[in-house]
Amino acid sequence: MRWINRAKEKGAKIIVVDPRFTATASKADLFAQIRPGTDIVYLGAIINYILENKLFDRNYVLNYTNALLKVSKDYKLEEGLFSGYDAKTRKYAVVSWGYQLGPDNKPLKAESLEDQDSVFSKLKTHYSRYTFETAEKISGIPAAKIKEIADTFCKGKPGTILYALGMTQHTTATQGIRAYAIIQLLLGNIGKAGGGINALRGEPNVQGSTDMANLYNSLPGYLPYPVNTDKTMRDYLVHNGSFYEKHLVALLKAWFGENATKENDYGFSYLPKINPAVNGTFVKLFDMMEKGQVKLLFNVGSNPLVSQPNRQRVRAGLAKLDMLVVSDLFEIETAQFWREPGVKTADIKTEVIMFPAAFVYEKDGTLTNSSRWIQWKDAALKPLGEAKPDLEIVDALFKKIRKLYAGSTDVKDAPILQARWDYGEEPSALKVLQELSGYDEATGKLLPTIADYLKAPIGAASTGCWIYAGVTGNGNLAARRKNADPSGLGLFRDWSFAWPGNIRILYNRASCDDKGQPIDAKRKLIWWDIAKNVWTGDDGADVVDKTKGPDTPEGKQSFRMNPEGVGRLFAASYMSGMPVTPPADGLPAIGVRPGGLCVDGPMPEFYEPTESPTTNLLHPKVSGSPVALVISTLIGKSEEFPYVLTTYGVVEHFGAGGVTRNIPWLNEIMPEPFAEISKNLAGKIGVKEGDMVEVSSARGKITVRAIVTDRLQSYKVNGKDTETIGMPWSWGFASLSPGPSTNDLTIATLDPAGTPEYKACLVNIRGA
Ligand SMILES: Nc1nc2c(c(=O)[nH]1)N[C@H]1C(S)=C(S)[C@@H](COP(=O)(O)OP(=O)(O)OC[C@H]3O[C@@H](n4cnc5c(=O)[nH]c(N)nc54)[C@H](O)[C@@H]3O)O[C@H]1N2
Ligand SMILES: Nc1nc2c(c(=O)[nH]1)N[C@H]1C(S)=C(S)[C@@H](COP(=O)(O)OP(=O)(O)OC[C@H]3O[C@@H](n4cnc5c(=O)[nH]c(N)nc54)[C@H](O)[C@@H]3O)O[C@H]1N2
Ligand SMILES: [Mo]
Repeated sequence: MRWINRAKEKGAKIIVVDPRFTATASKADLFAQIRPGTDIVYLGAIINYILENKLFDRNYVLNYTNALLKVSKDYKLEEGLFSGYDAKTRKYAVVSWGYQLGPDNKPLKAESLEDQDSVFSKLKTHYSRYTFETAEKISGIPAAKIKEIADTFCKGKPGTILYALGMTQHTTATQGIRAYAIIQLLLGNIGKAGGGINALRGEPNVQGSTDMANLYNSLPGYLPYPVNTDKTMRDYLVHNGSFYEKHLVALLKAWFGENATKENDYGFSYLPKINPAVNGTFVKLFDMMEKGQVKLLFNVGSNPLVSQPNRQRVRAGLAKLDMLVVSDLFEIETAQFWREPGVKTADIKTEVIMFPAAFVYEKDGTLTNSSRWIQWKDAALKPLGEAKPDLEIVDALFKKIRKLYAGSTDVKDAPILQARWDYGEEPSALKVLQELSGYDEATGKLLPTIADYLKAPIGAASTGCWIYAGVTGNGNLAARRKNADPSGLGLFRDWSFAWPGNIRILYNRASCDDKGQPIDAKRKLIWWDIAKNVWTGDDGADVVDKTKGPDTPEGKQSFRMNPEGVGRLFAASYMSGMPVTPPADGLPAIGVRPGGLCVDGPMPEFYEPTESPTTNLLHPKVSGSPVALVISTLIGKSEEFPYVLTTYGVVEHFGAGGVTRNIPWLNEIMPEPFAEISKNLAGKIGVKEGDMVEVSSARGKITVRAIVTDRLQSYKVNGKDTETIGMPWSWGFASLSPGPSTNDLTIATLDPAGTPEYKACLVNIRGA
């Protein structure tokens, strides 16, 4: 917020879209109150407006996006369903979302944007249905206000977009952010200082933990996880492209050292393989537990019994485990689930073990922020009592387990016995970071930079997370704290280290013209140095090859991580580099790199939340997302549950409250959860500020205090009066300050990527 305020002082216009008038909204030049879960419809209307009124950056769209590429003739959208839908599996076959390919297997390019097959034409047709008036009927934001947002954003270039949970905790989470991407690509706002789309990541190291593969379907550095049909590395490359070969081999070298050799496929068989038909996200995991498919849960730094949607499922799952191990600072609700009032302890056989963990100030290590800055810190305090840093806990566990497996010849035990584990007698966090950064395996020396890693032949280098390559190459660069900013653009390149290769603004090639010179003289990031024949500048150049100039095919690529080398207005299914003649040995061909796919469609389409007060005006027959993963079995209807519940955090508590509800002064200023309602609704149900109310959903009910406020207002959805109820969610039955859990009410329904729809479900409310 500090930086937003500074931008405002310098004349930036601030736009806030939220169902509530928040503290942030109070700083805004423009505030729009939206019905939860309907962002895509007003964003679609803005896209339509940009296209209809030619407000896009023509040069950028032509050269730095896939606007001209021709889409397959089989691609369609009908009644809210894209081509390839299978109603049985609720999944799409994505082949028809591809390009028309030429004889060289490259996408055909249209002569002009008007070509009926071009991505640009598809985009135009798709969003022509999204008028300001339709968007008003669905979202509750007045049409004039949406137009004002569009005009303000289009005029104030470069504009940036910041987002977090209001956008992501929906069954259409990924597509909402895709809508942002389309707007920013059309306006030419990506790859530029002051532009971009910024995920404001939540937990202190959530960026770092996703980099390290917190998600069930990725390996460190966002490498695709091998699936059960990948018998060999070659099978894996057929699926995922040869781009990943170097990175997967480097990872296997980091994990298995000299036990990963060319002869044994670099230990590919040591990696577990996932079943792609099983969605293994965190929320789904508890249903697997309930079905008895999981014996042991090692729960580190998370309090799912409070934080998961429809949390009754969590209790049911934990009760079916043989063993639950919780590593946390406090004895959180999850660690004492059997003590919850109403639970029959005698029926539960789960053995529970608690590991007291050391807090952030009590250990060395790094935190990676939303700007990809890997920031090192030293321990400042000694851990209290028996508490230990997580690294020490994991290290002790691994060493003990390896001892127990000693001498085993069973192939399934090989990964444990073959692993390289050399972080010292007392494990050093710096050694872990160095492993992530990478070694020359022949000399055992650290690789100085990511360029040295990329130059090394396959198998010669190791990196525990290839995007972190070079972070400790020339000393511990993550520990740097120089705050000079010669560019004046907030790059701070000598403060810590940004992955990859200390580039501060990704895709900054797009900030230059076709001669490689900065388009905006006030915001120079990089440029082609004509005298020295090299890309140079104030930021690290995000280019394929620093020595390939703007007149070479490599030097033209603005979005080098995409298979087309350009930004994707239409997320096509496409694998680059497919050979024209298949391999002579009859094996399947290997391409280079697949495009990032959204399994719910190549362009964002508006769908209602799983529980919604109305049907979808665009296509009533396909109202909610056809690919949402609906886990809750109890789904409410608007006749019984007429109000929309949205949940959010409060400043005084953190997450599930494990730490903050044990801090007396925080409990004093934020003692209990509440339901925030409009004056209109309060009048309707006869409730005053401070009265107790019962809030109920199809899944449960809780009683909390009512806060009657101007921050929420009634609004019209398709002509009908509608209300949003807001509730914080950080309470549970344990701690110094117990309170009812809002997640008794929320619905477990997921975006295909796994994010629950915490921000929209249906409830009823009455005086208690
Ligand atoms: N003090 C404190 N700080 C925290 C945390 C904490 O618990 N306490 N948690 C951290 C974590 S883990 C995270 S992820 C971040 C989260 O940070 P935020 O994303 O800011 O968190 P929320 O308060 O959940 O929700 C943000 C806003 O989204 C709005 N909203 C709800 N539905 C919609 C919608 O459909 N559309 C739009 N446009 N807006 C909507 C809500 O009214 C709310 O104002 O905060 C981090 N920081
Ligand atoms: N209804 C609703 N539910 C939500 C959300 C919402 O907006 N609405 N937001 C969701 C979001 S964005 C998030 S991120 C989740 C958060 O949900 P959780 O991850 O379940 O909750 P936290 O409270 O952040 O859990 C962190 C735990 O780690 C412990 N801890 C802190 N430091 C350390 C350490 O160094 N080592 C170990 N071992 N433990 C440590 C803390 O004591 C705390 O208990 O909740 C989600 N749940
Ligand atoms: Mo979060």
